[in-house]
Amino acid sequence: MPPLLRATPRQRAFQAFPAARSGVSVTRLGYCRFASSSQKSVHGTTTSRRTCTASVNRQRSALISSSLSWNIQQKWSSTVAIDPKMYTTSFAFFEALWDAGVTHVFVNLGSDHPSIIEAMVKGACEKKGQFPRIITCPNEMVAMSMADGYARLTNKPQAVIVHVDVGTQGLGAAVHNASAGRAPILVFAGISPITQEGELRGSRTEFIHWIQDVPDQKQIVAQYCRYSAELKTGVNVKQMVNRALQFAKSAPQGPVYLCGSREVMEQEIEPYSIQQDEWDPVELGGLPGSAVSKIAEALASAERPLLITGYAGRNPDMPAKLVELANTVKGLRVLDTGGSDMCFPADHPAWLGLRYGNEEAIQTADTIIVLDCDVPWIPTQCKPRSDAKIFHIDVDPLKQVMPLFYIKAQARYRADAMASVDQILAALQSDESLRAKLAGGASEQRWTALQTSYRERIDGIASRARPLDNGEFGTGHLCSKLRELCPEDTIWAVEAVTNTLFVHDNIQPTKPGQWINCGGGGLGWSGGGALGVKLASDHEAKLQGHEHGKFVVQIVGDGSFLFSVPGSVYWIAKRYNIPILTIVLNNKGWNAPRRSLLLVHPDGLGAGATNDDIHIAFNPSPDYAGIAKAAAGGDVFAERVDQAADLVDVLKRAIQAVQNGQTAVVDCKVASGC
Ligand SMILES: Cc1ncc(C[n+]2csc(CCOP(=O)(O)OP(=O)(O)O)c2C)c(N)n1
Ligand SMILES: [Mg+2]
Repeated sequence: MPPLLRATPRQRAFQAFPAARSGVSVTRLGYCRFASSSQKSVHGTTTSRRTCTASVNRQRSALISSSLSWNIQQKWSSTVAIDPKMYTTSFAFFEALWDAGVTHVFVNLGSDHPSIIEAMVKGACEKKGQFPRIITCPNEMVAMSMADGYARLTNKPQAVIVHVDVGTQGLGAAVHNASAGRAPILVFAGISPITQEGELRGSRTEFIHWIQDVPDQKQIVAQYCRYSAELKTGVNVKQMVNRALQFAKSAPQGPVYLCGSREVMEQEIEPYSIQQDEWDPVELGGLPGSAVSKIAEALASAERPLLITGYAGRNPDMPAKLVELANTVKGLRVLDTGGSDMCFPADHPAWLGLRYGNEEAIQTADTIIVLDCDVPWIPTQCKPRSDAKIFHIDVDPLKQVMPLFYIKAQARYRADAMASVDQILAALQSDESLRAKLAGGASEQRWTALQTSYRERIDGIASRARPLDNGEFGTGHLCSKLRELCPEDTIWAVEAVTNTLFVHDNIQPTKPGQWINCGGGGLGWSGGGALGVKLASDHEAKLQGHEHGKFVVQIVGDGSFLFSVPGSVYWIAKRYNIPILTIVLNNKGWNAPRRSLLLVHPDGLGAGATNDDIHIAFNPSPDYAGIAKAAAGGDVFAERVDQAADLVDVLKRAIQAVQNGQTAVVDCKVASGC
């Protein structure tokens, strides 16, 4: 029988800790006494102040480890056993994350994580202000969506730790969303132990270790990840973490997945560091010279130029750059298709707003630039003129993960959007003949026409956003009031499904980074997403010496609200004091499947059937705000509103509550189609 299994638990502890075996008794190992006060680090994280003392109580240590994540106020004081010499793969993993700029780790823990837990306690004890803040997430999809929201706002990848195969599956649609939404996130999951007789520390100790042993765990998510790999040894864990992050941060950004067995994560290694500045992401260049003059010439000669984008706003400098382009090419209009980011400000006359691949300007344009965009148009609904000159510029013009993708285009380029627009602008502004074309009378006429059509667009939105005669209101009216009442620099985290266009038309975002949506099609993003955005905004604000970040509003369909695992979302909001305003668009269920049905079977049997008959109605209506309140132990501003006359008062009080630090959920009954 191998030595670990023959030994008593106390002997096994000695065998597991080389320092203890080599004559140093357990009682002489280093221990940290955690005290009640907390300190803020340069990263704004809170770590407990502690002093070292000598005492041993493993049972008590376990209790205290768990209280680490449970005690909200950190008003506890006790003793934790820490072996200062225990430098494991897990500990080096956290060091690598921190050194790479990962400040938050969203965790959902299990039997694969003993060394991770040891490392977290050791880190809290020894690496004051230089260790990621750990956020306990009772559901994996919420954890990943939080990391997603965080990365989407800041472009800084965060990490998620989940439990073996089942925790990986629990990430659910969040992995799809991070991939489609180009959100850089590092996910780590343990693997069931790879030894069963105590050969190595971490060897199997529980029944479940046989059950959770699967042939290739990373394949669960590999097709959504820019990189997935197993950690096979601890000695290069920092290189592996940085290799993964290099993939996550290189365009097109996205999630990466690492997994490692208990034994590998328990492995004791020599402390080491790497040269962090050698691990930057791959840089993408601009357009080839011939392309620049071809595109500039086409734009300067166009009568109806159009730019269609989806992700351009991921670079916060991009909206201003596109404004410069629209001011140079007078008459150019800008259409946002994905609504993934704020790509172009609504207060510019070239603004066409957000439309999902169906907009008149697509059909009339004679020159189209498709810039970082997945679905510029939907051919069965709307397509460009056959003589339109189309240029596709994208970080991923082949759409490598989509089996079916093509668009009619004269040329396509893999290039950075910002660098490309810079090059095109430089050509337009420096070439004499192009400048002459752009300065002509036709250009001025287009500019005047643009102002007129913009005013008509804005007036049309306003008139459609009026309350109904019966006193009810639609999403448009609700969002026009939200825009009036919320702070100007509010960040909108939107998952409004069939109401998205009404939301966008009426929120009319103008500031970079102000509008963020899921980016993918896996419903349930916005609960965790909004929390991640708020956490990031607060954290960044604190780094700059401000008390709070920006006001964050989640606008979510009632169906999507239920997908978002609100039981976890509002517990986390309360536990970590992340106040957001949630607006639930209550249209009594799922409208989207009816819309999909009518696109295919406009005169089918279902067209005349009720929502109950086609199984998309939520009757009776759940108490959405009540669900949130229960999850937060009662501490949520929770109200319901269905009359326009009451709306402003309820919204004002909800906004005030959030500004006072309390999360608010307003269940808004919205009329459909407006
Ligand atoms: C995880 C997941 N499950 C199912 C769907 C299919 N689906 C797309 S839209 C939708 C309904 C969404 O309901 P709600 O949020 O209330 O928006 P509404 O359709 O009412 O505008 C469903 C079920 C999906 N996209 N993602
Ligand atoms: Mg709905």
